[in-house]
Amino acid sequence: SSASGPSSESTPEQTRSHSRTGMDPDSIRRGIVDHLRYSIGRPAATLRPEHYYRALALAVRDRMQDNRVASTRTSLELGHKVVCYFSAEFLMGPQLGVNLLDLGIEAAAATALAELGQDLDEVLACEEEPGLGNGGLGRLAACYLDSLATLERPAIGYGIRYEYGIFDQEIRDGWQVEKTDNWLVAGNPWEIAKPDVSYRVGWRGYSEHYRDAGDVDRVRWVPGRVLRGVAYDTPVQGYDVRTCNVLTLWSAHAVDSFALAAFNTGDYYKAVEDEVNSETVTKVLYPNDEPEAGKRLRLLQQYFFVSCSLQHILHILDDLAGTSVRALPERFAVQLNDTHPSIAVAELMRLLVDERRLDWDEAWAITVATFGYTNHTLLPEALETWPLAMFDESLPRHLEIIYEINRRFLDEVRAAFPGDEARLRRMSLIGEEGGKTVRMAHLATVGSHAINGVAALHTELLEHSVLADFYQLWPERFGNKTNGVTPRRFLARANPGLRELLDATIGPGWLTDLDRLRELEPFADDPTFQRQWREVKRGNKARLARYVHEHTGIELNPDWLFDIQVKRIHEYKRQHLNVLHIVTLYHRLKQDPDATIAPRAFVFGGKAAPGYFLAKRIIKLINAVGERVNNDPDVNRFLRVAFVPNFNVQNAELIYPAADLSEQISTAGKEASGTGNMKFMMNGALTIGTLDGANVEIRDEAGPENFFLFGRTADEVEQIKRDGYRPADYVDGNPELAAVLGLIGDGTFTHGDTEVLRPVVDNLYRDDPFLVLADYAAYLEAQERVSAAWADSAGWTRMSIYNSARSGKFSSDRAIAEYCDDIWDVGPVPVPK
Ligand code: T68
Repeated sequence: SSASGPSSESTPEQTRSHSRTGMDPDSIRRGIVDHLRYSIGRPAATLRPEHYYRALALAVRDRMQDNRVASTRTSLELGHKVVCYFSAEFLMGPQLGVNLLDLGIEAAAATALAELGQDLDEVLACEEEPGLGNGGLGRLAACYLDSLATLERPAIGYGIRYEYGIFDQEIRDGWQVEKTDNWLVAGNPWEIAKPDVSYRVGWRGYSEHYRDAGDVDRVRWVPGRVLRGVAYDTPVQGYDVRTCNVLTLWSAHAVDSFALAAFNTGDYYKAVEDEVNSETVTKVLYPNDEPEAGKRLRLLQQYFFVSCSLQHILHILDDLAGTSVRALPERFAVQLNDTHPSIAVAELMRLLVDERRLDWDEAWAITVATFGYTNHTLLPEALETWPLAMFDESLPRHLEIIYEINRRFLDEVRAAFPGDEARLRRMSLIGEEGGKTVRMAHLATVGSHAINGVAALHTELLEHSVLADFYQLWPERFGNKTNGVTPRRFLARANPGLRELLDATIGPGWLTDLDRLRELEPFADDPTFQRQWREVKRGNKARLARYVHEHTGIELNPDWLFDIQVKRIHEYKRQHLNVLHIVTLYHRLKQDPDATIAPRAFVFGGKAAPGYFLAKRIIKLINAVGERVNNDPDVNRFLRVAFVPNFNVQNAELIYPAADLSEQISTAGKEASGTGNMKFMMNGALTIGTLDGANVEIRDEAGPENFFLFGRTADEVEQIKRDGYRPADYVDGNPELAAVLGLIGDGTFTHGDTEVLRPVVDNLYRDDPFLVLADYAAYLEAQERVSAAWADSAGWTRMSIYNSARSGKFSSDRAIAEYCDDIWDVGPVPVPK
């Protein structure tokens, strides 16, 4: 195997754009025509938009490859440090549109296609998005790759090339139905297979002690099984710069059959079977929110991509003349996106100590200096642990290494806190409660020089709850990095109307310097600008209404208030609190035939993990209430409810820009940050939200007068739980709430069926672990404030403008600049044009 280091032999002249990769409409048209003929090979008469999509994508990829070659050379030759972002998920979304934007060739491509009788929008719609992530965490990784390239920082994303991404969601009779996402069937024009970039990955087996030639005690791992990882590279273009980074995803295969023949009798069918078994390792993405324990294949996925990636990095280092492995932390910064890649800490130690024969202390110093760890959750059930027995069977040598890390680490704790046995038990890498486990968050923390949360409140809670003991030991290692999202995709691409208005109002430049949106503030009360602002929003709402109608048959009026909640379905995110509000309005309208309210369209979207019983009932609840509301003439003049099936990056780009109101209503202390909240804000939605995650900072930036706050604080939530929360008390004290729960339970929304929604009602009445009922009254009151504000159109528009104008902080460019300055020590490396 070989690294993809500075292998290109081409001269600088050759890497500049040739005429065959020119950026003008003529060159692009020639590129498309060439790819139609040489890469796609269909007779002209049978060409359809999807063939033009593929041809244009390949032509665009060619242009990015020129930049990629130049970027690799610049960063490696000049000896710059490279960011390596390790993530089990990258939710990249459709690539063609953003790549055209980044290269500055949207208009040229549209012209080229028009000359070929094709429409760019129709061609763009042909792209099947790679759904290689569950939600926020995977999408964050994708936004960060975009900002790294745009800020001209050399970077490699490392992950898994799942053959099946997150399932496609259909809604049948109100229920979620999962369909497999076979996203590679139509081919993936963005990736380049690198069969020569391939590494062996072992698992199972045993470790063996031996004496080396110098009579030193050594350990080697003798794996019982071996797989092969193959790299697939996708270029990641920066906006308006030459920098083009790469996302390297690993695909699992059997070791070459000739190699296999050397070890056994050369059984051909055994070799084929081996190939099939090996390939299952990267077959499918695991939906989150399901118990991690017992999923051996998931552990293998994690180890597989981490091992390939670290071997690749060491290989690049070896290829750099005169660079020793000791220089690793000077040349590479590795960020662990949650604990999913945290086995990297033990794997790097194994590579350095067992294979490179460094002594332990030196290897450990290198390891800690190399890694940073980002935590994304405080929920105890979501913290990764592996049963010890399973871990031992799968990765026996790594477990030995973890024991040794733990032994030395606990000595350090003992020295710092003498006689504190309880603390040692709490901090150990091995959990003892309810069967022994390996605690991956502790491994990641101990193995990293920097540990961060993803919003100010989240970091604060991390430091004082989940990782409090570690914070007390190493306060200097902790810091906050509030999340951000890329304005290229979520503003410029998603909201072309607003992009145009911004260009016309404050001039160019804001897209790479989002704080410049503040220059909108002087226009916030300008009637002409307000009218333009409302026209853009109305256009976006009409666009979403068309999409919703096409996919659900439900009609939404773009003049109504669009009240939107899109995100994974989870109890802590409290979609059911939103439904309680809708049912309350329904109930009031039914009770009083003369009642009127400001008309609202409620839009939901999101997937539930296939094994998450209550989340699936919540989807049913939303659709059941929707069906009733949408078809009842007493209420459908004021209320509509739509559930957008299969929420993904593609339809997200239609949804965020169409929102008037953004629902961010999680139980305080539970949502680490949220990133959808930021996408809504940039696009001028007002937020109704709790003091949770990044909502706190959104409110600080927007100004409290431009945010609808409600609900218990994180401290109050804890206090209520300590005091013994009794949700039934809230029902007994609130007749309207009792009536609302009664309607849900009595079959009003389910054609008389009193069983379907019973589990949701019972759960709220008996347990309500996320304090839905405790926050119900405050939520209704906040929604009253929303309705009052909406009645004043100029006032609402002003607040909307302020929200966009003050969203600059939530650009992923800001977040990435902080990571580069505070954790990675990586500066800009401009690639000459
Ligand atoms: C999210 N986490 C946080 N996890 O919930 C959200 N989990 O508050 C935050 O804004 C976002 O990360 C980015 O920081 C996730 O999305 C997962 O998707 C996940 C996947 C597998 C296992 C566990």
